[in-house]
Amino acid sequence: MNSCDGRWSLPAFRSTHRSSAGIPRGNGPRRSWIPLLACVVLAIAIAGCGKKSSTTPKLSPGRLEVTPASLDFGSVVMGQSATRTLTVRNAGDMPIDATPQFAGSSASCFTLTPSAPLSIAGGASVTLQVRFAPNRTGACPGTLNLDASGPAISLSAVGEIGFTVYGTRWETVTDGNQNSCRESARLVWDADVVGSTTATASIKARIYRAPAGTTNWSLLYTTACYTITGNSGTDTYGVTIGGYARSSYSFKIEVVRCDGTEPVAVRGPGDDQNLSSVCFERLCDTSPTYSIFDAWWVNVVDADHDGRWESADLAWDADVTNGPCTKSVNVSVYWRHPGESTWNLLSGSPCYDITSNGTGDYYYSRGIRLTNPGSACFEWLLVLRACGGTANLAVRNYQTDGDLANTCFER
Ligand SMILES: [Ca+2]
Ligand SMILES: [Ca+2]
Ligand SMILES: [Ca+2]
Ligand SMILES: [Ca+2]
Repeated sequence: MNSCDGRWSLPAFRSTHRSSAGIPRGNGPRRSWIPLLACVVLAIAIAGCGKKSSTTPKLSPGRLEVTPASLDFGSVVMGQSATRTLTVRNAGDMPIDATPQFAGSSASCFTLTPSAPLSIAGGASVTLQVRFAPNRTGACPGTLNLDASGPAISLSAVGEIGFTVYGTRWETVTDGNQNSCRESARLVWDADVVGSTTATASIKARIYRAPAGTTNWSLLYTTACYTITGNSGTDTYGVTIGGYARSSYSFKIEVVRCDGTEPVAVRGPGDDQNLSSVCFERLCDTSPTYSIFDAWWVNVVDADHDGRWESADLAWDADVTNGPCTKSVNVSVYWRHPGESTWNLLSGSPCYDITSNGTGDYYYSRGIRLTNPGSACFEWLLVLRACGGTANLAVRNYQTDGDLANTCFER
């Protein structure tokens, strides 16, 4: 029988039993020792229990262990955050109440979930989330003290400035035919440093265009590097764009650090109505205007230096003046003697392309010379027509260009 396991039983020291065994009643001295004996036995049993109880280990006090011993949050852009996980175990027997606290100059950059205080039973573990949200740039070291006497977790983190782009607007909108579809406009935006009112950064912006409703972005423009400061609005930037075939377009602005390649801020049609479904057109598509910008002589041959040329080439530069269009045209060259009223066709160019107001598309009539002996002077007229067309789209003559006046040849 284990007298310590609670299943007590005592010897049947009952006077009635003895009495029934023939012990005379009324024998006071013989009855009085029986309860005494029971008490002695009980006392011995209790003493034995007490001795056995003293060999059981005492409950150990709560003791916290943490994994891992340190956390590295890396670099986090201001306005964003990073979270790491800790496991805290009570390696003792007794429950422990802990009040974790962050220490160090960057303590305010860190938060704990669940927040202090913690109550952890003996042998139990809890998972803690430590969140780093930088409120300044540069290194943000810290310490998480789990308890006054508990382990300390080393925290390393770096805050980086962030960026945003907003405040878009269109300036200098040109809508020559006033049909609410612009031919050109200046797109302006405001890029800011996030998280610091004094930090500066060297950035550039990339401007993209896509047909409205699509994400078929094509790069239009990359700005030069420029400096922005904090949330200043005095560092806005803009580019003039246009010259697109008539359609609705979406636009996207990417901000890129000058020493980087990946965008650090983006604004597009999804978050800015100014960048969504903007109608552009070019007037040169529907109502082109033309000019012959210049005419001049090249390859002049005047072997005897008497001012009368033996031969020369007549060159000209024709333009489309109201948009970046390419048009197929031809130019006819006419001559007459000064004082005459009728122009004579000398030659007509084949059809060729002219593009906007560039000069690279100049053309010329080669080898103009007299076919008859003697000498003669001439005035000149250039007429520009659409390829296959008959209407005069532009002219240049001796009155508007001295090179086309009184030019003398000899043979
Ligand atoms: Ca227009
Ligand atoms: Ca700004
Ligand atoms: Ca000559
Ligand atoms: Ca031209």
